[in-house]
Amino acid sequence: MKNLAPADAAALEAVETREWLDSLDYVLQQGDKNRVVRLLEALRARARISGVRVPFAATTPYINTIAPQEQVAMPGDRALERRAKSLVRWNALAMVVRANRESDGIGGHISTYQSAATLYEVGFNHFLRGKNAGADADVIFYQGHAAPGIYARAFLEGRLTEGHLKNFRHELRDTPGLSSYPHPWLMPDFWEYPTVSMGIGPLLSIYQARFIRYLENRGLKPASEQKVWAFLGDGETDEPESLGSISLAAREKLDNLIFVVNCNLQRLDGPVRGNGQIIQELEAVFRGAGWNVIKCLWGAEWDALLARDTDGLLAKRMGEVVDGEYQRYVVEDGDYMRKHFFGTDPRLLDLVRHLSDDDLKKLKMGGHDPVKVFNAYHAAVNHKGGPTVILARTIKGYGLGEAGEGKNITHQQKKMNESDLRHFRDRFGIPLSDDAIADAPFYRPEEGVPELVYIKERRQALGGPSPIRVVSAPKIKAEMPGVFDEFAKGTGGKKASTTFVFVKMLANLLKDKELGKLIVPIVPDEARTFGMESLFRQVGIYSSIGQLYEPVDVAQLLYYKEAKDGQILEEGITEAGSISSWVAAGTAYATHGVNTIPFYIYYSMFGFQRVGDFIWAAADARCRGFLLGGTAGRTTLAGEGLQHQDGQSHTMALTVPTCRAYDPAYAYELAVIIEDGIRRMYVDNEQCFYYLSVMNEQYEMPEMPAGSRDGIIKGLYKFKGASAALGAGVKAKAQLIGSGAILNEVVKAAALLEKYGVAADVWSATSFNQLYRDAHSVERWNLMHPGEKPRVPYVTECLAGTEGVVVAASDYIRSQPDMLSRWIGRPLTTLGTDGFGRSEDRASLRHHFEVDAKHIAAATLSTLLREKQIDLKVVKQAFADLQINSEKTDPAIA
Ligand SMILES: Cc1ncc(C[n+]2csc(CCOP(=O)(O)OP(=O)(O)O)c2C)c(N)n1
Ligand SMILES: [Mg+2]
Repeated sequence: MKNLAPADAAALEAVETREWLDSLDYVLQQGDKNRVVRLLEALRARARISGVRVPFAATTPYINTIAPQEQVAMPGDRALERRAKSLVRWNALAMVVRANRESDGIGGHISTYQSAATLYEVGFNHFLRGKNAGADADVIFYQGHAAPGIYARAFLEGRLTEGHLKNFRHELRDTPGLSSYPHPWLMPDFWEYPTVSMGIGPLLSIYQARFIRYLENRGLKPASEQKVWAFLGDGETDEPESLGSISLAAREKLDNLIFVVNCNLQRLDGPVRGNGQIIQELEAVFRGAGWNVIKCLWGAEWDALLARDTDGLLAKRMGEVVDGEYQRYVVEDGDYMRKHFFGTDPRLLDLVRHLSDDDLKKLKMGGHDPVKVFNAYHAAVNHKGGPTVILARTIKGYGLGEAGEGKNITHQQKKMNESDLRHFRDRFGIPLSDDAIADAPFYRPEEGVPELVYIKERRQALGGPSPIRVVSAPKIKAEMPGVFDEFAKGTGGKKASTTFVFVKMLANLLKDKELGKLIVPIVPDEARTFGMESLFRQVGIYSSIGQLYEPVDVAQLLYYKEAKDGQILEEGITEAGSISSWVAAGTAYATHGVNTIPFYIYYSMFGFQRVGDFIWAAADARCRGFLLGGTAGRTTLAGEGLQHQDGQSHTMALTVPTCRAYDPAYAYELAVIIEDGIRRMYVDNEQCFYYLSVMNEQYEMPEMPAGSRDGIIKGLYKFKGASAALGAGVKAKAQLIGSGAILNEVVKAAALLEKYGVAADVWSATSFNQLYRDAHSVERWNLMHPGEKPRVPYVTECLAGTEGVVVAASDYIRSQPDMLSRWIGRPLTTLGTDGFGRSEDRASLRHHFEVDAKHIAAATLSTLLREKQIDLKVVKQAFADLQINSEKTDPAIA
């Protein structure tokens, strides 16, 4: 070939290509596709041996994965489905348009649902199973911005009224409205999972699918046909959370998981990949991770063109156009597409010569073709051995025409004028008159019309409505004998850390006859840090395939035991994945009717700070369970330095309304809180979850003081009265409040203060957050009830009968104890750990942050002086004795 003129070479290559393709066709005609695969493999191997480097290709051609001849017939009545879908489209649009006419700026989205309508409607009519399907009921993550369409569907099914639709985004009116997005907190009988913070739905869905396997393998749920469906946007896949754990889904062979990515090629501001192809990019990523990828790109009209495209020119052209250009075809007329898409080659132009410009405009995308979508779903639900992603190509704002179809502004489009509305009405055949249309009225045909009967029947057959949230888990028993009792006694002189104590409690819980099996311990590769390795052997680490190897430490008692019915979710280094497992387990009481009780323990710095948005979503989802911030406390976690030493997680925990956060110091405090927590969440059905900080500092755990239980739960109790040793020598009094590991420093400070004639009571503050919430709730009541006998905040009541200055210290930033300032009836001095941590030992850290016993004592004396309750001379002497450096650098900015 080398010596041929270029034109001859091209002609020869064309002949050669033809011959090879003919040979391939011949093999295909024999009907053996596997033979084709083997042939291609053999060719690839021969080429490689001969030094041909075939470039790596994780993608397949830019055509539908499912060939027309592979399609199955779509059951049902397509005409009725189309009519119903058009009505859903209309009502979804009307909901947003009306809401924004009435209250400018109230928001809502039209174009997301219009692009996804077929994806949902095929799902609702043929695949998505409701709760009456029992164990087979699907778990569905709806794309948040498509909410208007989901409401419109529920309206047609008679689940929502016109009143609801009118009050879209008006949740505070007398007739309850509809929340902007999926929020189980606001619509607990409707939405199951919040999704609108992008990336959260996809990640939660992966761990949900894995958790279902966990429940099945552990005998907590029967094996089923249940699927987890995650509907997401193509722009949403840019969130690292969306794609970050897809390899887990493939590794775990989660064939119960289906992602449906609505590839309308647009996000909010513009194209997702204007200069590239998001679908090919996603295909490569998912295929590379081991997923079954189904591309659903072109509607049936394209099949005939592709069938006539014997030289593969059309498929090639489809694969070379960038998304920005594809978007243009949506906005321009058919002539533009003829020129720019087909016009690159006369043979392509020939292919569409018989089609008018109008016909070209009507060539549908795969995601708008019910048969193509049905086939994609059908293949997905029948795929075995791994997860499936459907990449469905659609048009953003489909049907909006001039008002926004395919335009860059379409995501934000909320208003439509009369002519836009007419255009939409005509396109989808909505039976509304010209007179009526201007008001964008909702439209539901009268009961009994075939399309309504049909869609209801379809839902009936698929196990009832969706979305729906149902709580069906039975209450657990209230008694937990032998689990917590031992901790009231203290450790009798022996030292222990609260982390150690927690692990002991967890071990006890795991042994409990009724609760044991429901406990789900979750760790992101930190079990040894927390001394939990004893549990490896006790309950095993969950592995869907058991243990295929003999672990290196098999000879040891506490070897690394993986088992199919293992109980611990050892997630590896993924806090986002671990919290997703926690959400799956903590919402299983609703999703699966199983009261699993998750305990997720992690480095406290990598909780709220790292995955705060997941925790927020968990609260929205009415999640229950325990989060344990381990190695907690800015000065208690020694050595680790700035990135690990957490002094802020409790402040962040305060921002989550359903989170009850505690910083317990002693074993019995932890026992009381966890026992109360299980009771609240799983017996009394209180909507809350817990954040507990647990430390690795070892100290003696004292005996539980009589009558302290109630105070431990409320957040404050008197741990120790002032020593009687001073007798008549008392010069001044003080109330010292300490929390977590700093409580011990406070106890020591009280002892130091005796030398200066100060008698100090010591209080343990298990939760500043709870005290603050109680005080505000009481104050609010008082404000709202003028003239009535005022109620007294709990913290005020605690300190009311006491004397002396009040000083409070914790291992967290000062805003924690500061929250009590208004409620204690006198000035409050606070100490805390504002500032960056350091790699140091505990004593030096506490000195640096001024939360050690000496600084607490000094601060108390300074406060007494300010209140004129002690002489300057005494304070000066104390400062000298305690070696307080008044010119020391402020740790808050050091
Ligand atoms: C974490 C997060 N960041 C930003 C947003 C704001 N936002 C809402 S929708 C959207 C664009 C969504 O595009 P895509 O995922 O492609 O969905 P489409 O509407 O096109 O289906 C953005 C940026 C958000 N909801 N969540
Ligand atoms: Mg998009």
